[in-house]
Amino acid sequence: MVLKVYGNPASPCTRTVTMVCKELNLPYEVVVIDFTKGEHKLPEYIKKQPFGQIPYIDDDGFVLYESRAIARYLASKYANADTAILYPSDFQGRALVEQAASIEAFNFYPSVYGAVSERIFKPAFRGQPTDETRLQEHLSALNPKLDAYDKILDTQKYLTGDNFTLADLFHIAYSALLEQAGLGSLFESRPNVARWWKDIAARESWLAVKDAA
Ligand SMILES: N[C@@H](CCC(=O)N[C@@H](CS)C(=O)NCC(=O)O)C(=O)O
Repeated sequence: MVLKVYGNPASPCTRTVTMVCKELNLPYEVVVIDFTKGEHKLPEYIKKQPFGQIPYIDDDGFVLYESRAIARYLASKYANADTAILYPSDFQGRALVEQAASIEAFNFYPSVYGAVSERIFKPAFRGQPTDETRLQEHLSALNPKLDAYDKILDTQKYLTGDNFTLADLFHIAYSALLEQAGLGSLFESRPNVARWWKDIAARESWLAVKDAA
């Protein structure tokens, strides 16, 4: 049975999962959950994803939610010799990916999500204005983190070294939203971050899913 991705092609978390499928050349089918109609809050959906969020996957009866966990599962199960580098299986290679994935989850995503919420999600989906004070708080938190990214990327091409891995991929969907929110100068003002973002934003896997709606 082809892998089913329950999500929405317009959602960043769904795109993270479909990007991994593209990287792995893994066929998949998106079962569209219309969150404008609240389909992710219906009882049958909550049975699969108790937090009422998209996406989750059904891999021949195995159900899994949380986009980053799904990415790790797919890259562990479906990698071949050419794609194994996405999520290396040797102890040190994997530890470096986990280190950079933790940076994304704890130093990057919270502020980026907050900023994107203020600039895009609140006005577009919640009928609320941007709270400029909160936006500035998110940007103040993010700026020193991005300075550290710029230092890391001064001596290596990607966050774990010479190769693109899941840790880089985890940044893509929300970084694109940051640009869309008019905050691209956060990247452009840092030469190494700018070079890294230009590189990862040109991945075929991202180009394949980024405009799906
Ligand atoms: N940590 C979760 C977050 C999932 C998430 O926030 N999904 C968003 C769409 S990108 C969603 O379902 N939002 C609706 C809601 O939280 O009610 C993951 O990575 O899968």
